[in-house]
Amino acid sequence: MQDELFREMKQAIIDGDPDRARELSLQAIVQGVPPLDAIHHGFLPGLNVVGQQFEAGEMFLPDLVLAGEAMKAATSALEPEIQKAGAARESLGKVVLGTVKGDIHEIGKTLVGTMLSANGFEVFDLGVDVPVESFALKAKELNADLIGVSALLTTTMTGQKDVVEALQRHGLRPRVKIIVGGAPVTQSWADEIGADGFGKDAFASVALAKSLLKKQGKSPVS
Ligand code: B1M
Repeated sequence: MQDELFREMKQAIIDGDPDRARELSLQAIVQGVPPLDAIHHGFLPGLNVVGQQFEAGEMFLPDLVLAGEAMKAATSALEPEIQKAGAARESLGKVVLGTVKGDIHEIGKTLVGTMLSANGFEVFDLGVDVPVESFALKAKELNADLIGVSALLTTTMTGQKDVVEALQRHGLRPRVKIIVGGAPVTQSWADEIGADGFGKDAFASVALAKSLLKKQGKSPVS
């Protein structure tokens, strides 16, 4: 039965149908399907199909846009369930998060933010297409502990290096930690640009954030 639900979720993303995606998310909640299973085993495989077909020239930009809208509808319907886990926890630290300048991909970044916040971090999401300086200025304003920078394009990932340099210019390093992630990003890229770590996915990013702030002696990390 769960397999059938996951199959329909995948199809709703391929069809670019936000209403159906939202409906299936609500169905998952009613059936007690863990929200992260719905995302990872249901909806995300659909987005991967769309990405592959787009690359192969079998789907076009409007399909990508609709698939993105459907994915957003699915995850925002599940978000309250994910957040419940983090309610009433002591803050593990302040995180400023965003997608680099020139890049409007938001789904992965938002998922990372949701997971961090569900695990007890205070997340300030600057959104997408975020100017380099904004990361540093917001971190200063909030006295943030960690900055998370997402990039989905090989052409925009250099923006992550610019953010590391901006933090240095503003005298925020090494106190403020920086993690990077996104489909084209790797550990060796993170090392090359002097980031503190690379988050392969939302789960790994939570573990990474906890371990970086623990080393900092910042928070009562479990
Ligand atoms: Co775009 N797009 N897109 N797109 N898009 C990709 C990324 C692409 C791989 C598709 C393809 O060709 N196969 C390709 C990039 C090629 C490259 O550079 N190597 C691409 C392209 C080319 C483009 C355009 C240039 C297309 C065009 O206009 N001709 C254009 C660029 C626009 C811009 O940003 N300036 C574009 C536009 C779009 C839409 C706006 C239509 C839409 C995004 C909608 C939205 O976000 N609201 C879109 C989509 C949906 C995709 C795909 C299909 C899916 C991306 C996604 O959301 N994945 C994508 C192909 C693919 O990835 N299969 C593609 C799901 C998400 C959960 O995964 O974002 O990887 P991801 O996040 C993961 C991890 O990477 C990690 O954790 C997340 C959760 O596990 N992670 C972090 C992410 N950020 C992190 C930050 C961290 C830590 C971990 O720390 C801070």
